[in-house]
Amino acid sequence: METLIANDSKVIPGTWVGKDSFLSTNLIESYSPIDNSLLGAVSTTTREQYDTVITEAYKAFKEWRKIPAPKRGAFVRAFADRVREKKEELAKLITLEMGKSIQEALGEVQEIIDICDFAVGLSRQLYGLTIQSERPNHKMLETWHPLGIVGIISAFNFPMAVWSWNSTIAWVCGNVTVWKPSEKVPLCAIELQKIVSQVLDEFNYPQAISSVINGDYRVGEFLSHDHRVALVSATGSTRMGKEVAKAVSERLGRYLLELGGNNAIIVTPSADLKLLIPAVVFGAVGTAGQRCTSTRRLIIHNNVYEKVLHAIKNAYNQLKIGNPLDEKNHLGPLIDKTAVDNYLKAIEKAVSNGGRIIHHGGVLEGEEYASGLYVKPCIIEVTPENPMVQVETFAPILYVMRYERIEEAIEIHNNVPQGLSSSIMTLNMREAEYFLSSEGSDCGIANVNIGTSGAEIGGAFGGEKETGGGRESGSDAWKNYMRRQTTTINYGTDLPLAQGIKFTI
Ligand code: UN1
Repeated sequence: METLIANDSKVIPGTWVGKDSFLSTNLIESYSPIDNSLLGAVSTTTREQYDTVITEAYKAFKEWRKIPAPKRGAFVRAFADRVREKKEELAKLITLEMGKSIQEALGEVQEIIDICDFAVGLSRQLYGLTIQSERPNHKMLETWHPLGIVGIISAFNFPMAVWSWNSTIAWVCGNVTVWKPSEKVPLCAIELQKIVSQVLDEFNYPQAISSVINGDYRVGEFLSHDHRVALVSATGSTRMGKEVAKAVSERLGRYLLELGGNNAIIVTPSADLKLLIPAVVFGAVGTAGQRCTSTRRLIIHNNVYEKVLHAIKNAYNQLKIGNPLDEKNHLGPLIDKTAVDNYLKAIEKAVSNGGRIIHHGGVLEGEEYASGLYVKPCIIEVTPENPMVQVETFAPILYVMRYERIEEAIEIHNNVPQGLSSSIMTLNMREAEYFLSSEGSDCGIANVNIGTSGAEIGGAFGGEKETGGGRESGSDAWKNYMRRQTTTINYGTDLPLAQGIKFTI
């Protein structure tokens, strides 16, 4: 297979420094989960090619950091304009290579545009503080400086947007980026790289401000073990995040992790079903349950349990599953065979541990589903003790359970290893505020009367516990991409020491 593809014109270089590309002999094939068709074969990055990337990236950094931040922002704005022009085309590629519905793919490209807008504004801010000094004629201040090379490791489920949260903010902060996309979706990365390099060309900026490397976890390890990479920002599984954290900590580098979620909605007696049903269904089946913010658990009050389940089941019966390029379909395929196996195993284990199927899952068969990757969203009633409730399965499986008191609901809610997104559906102000208080949700994201997924870019995105603790995207997440320098300036004629220390010579 390898030689067959290697002689085919479909081989795409997997290593990109700006617009310069490098081939190698090892290939990753990218298949569309829609119908298993081969989209292309991308060559992986060798160690030697990687070293070239890093050398060039560092040279580019030395130029880029001198360019005023608002000018760096103007470059990001131009990049966004190009993404706006190509929105449909990029969305189609996401759907083809990753399999999410075209609506959600368009949403993903919109996230790139939105974060660019945010980064452009930020490029005129990046504020430091001035601080009162205890000494006369002294002033203290903070300045934020770029870090250098930022390595970005991204997952298959958001093959474009997650990179953009990191890259656009990193760039306006004065960093250069090296991107290792998931080996399941390399073409999305290369397409974006081509756009960036064109815009860099137009601005006459060093091409190595943006690079792409490709391969499996071993190529990711080049980044995490490399002291020349100042920050590794990694999105993916908790298992991967632990490896990255270990390697980067070993060299006392910086990492930013956005890992697994196990997101729940607490459904209280006053929940407005008009809001609840679409929020739950979009959260649980959107991106076929492959968002890190997907709704995986529903914790429902006893008094409304039957009514809520009935309404959700009705909504599930309306869902259309099929080719995600067709706008009428709500769900496309899972990413690959392993994902389907994990989905089936999770259902089996949940049931063998006492779970009761409320809405049947299963793999769809027939011509339209010939790739074998289309599955039915499944709902399983469980008790909070069911071990599968602790596990993030990247598939459309929704666990439902009951509660009686709000304190109990919060306890069930927080009793999982992950801590990304959460939500409460209530019209009761006391319940809502309790959920948002320090005694409430322990997640990085806590919502009221909206679902767990579909966060806007303006807020900081990320979570606690095994989600990794990192924050990306909006708010002050930019501080992760810069180093803080504290300065004390003496504009007087004496040299008083801090803490009143007397030292005379
Ligand atoms: C992810 O699944 O890795 O909040 C990111 C959301 C999207 C991003 C999800 N804005 O669902």
